[in-house]
Amino acid sequence: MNLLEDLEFRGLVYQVTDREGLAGRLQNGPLTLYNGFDPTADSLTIGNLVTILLLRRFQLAGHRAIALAGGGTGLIGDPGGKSEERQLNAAETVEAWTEKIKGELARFLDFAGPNPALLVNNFEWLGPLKAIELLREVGKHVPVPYMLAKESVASRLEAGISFAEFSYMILQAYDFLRLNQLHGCELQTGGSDQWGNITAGVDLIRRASGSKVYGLTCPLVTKADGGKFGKTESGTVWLDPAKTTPYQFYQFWINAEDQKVVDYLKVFTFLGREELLELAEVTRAQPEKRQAQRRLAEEVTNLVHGSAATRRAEKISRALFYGEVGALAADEIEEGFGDVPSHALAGEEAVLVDLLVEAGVCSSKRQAREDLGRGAIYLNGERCTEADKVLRRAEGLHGKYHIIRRGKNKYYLIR
Ligand code: 383
Repeated sequence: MNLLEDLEFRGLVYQVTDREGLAGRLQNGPLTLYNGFDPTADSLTIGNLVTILLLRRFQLAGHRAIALAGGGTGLIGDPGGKSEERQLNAAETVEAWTEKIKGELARFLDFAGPNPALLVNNFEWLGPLKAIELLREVGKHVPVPYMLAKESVASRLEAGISFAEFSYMILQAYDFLRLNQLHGCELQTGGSDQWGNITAGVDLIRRASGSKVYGLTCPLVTKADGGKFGKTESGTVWLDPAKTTPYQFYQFWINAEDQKVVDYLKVFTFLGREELLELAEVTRAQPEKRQAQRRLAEEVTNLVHGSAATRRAEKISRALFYGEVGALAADEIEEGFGDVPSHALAGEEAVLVDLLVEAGVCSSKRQAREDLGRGAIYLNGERCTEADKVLRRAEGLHGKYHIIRRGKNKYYLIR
């Protein structure tokens, strides 16, 4: 199977400007491609990971990958959404975010070896660019009706779009032209939302220099119900471990739906066809084993956070699943219980039945007594049935935590 066929097998190909032309070009030897990422926050997300890994797939197949951080385009803003972002981010903010996402991008590509990747920031050329120069060199080649017809613009004509966001595609098209001239870049990739911007570049390069280049987009990753992918109860799944801990990250993947888990394995891991087919089969025959989910969580956490963080996340997950919380180190407790309801002990001690109500574990003392009586309450991993048990701060795990579990897996952290 060649690269393009593998990408198609993985469901990574949505649109190609010239499928057969690109297939032929890829057969002819290594090409240079790029994918851009705008600094719209101080970290990338798992939504960006699809095309980060796409760059890596090309690199592994011997092609030259360029990851572009949009230090220039980030100052304008891709008219992606339904309405105009009210405010432009401050230049210093965009600059700081650009540096952060460059650091993240760098972790996924190989910058040594025989075909080193390249990491560029389009502020390098967009920053010094003069308005007259842009209008003459680029603007002159782009018909306004063509720009108005692009989905990203057309969908905003009613709600409104500023000239700045309207012009965004010109900047992205210019990037492609620049990278084509500078590095012989022949392919731009992106998610399906980037089709208009990518084809604007392909057309600009043809008009401005007569060269033939290609565009390829990946489908948007979705949930089984078609809903937005990449969110948990506590929000977006970020690549920065300070924003989404490796444990939360691992948990996100472990919770993948059976109908979707193999799709995610194809897109977010480098597992081969055979193993993918095997995992599809066990998911069909024995979904309760959740083998594919565990493999997915392990692989993606490994890719993003490394193997030590993955082992830690697995340890925390096992401890929570089996209720063996006593085995966790203090920092593992902080990480594993970051998302559960927590309650601060008012004094040095408390009576359990009162605490259960105060911490919101049980709705009333009557309920608390009932839950204790039927053995549904666990304290630091041990079943507890004594309503008048006194909890002392100092007797907690690591001298400060009491972990209460109600029923199978509802956890509360008492600090
Ligand atoms: C900027 C300058 C270029 C080429 C691309 C860009 C960024 C592009 C964009 N991309 C999204 C982003 O940065 O806005 N205009 O958040 C996302 N990408 C990738 C992928 C995706 C897209 O970073 O579909 C999801 O992650 O293309 O929404 O010269």
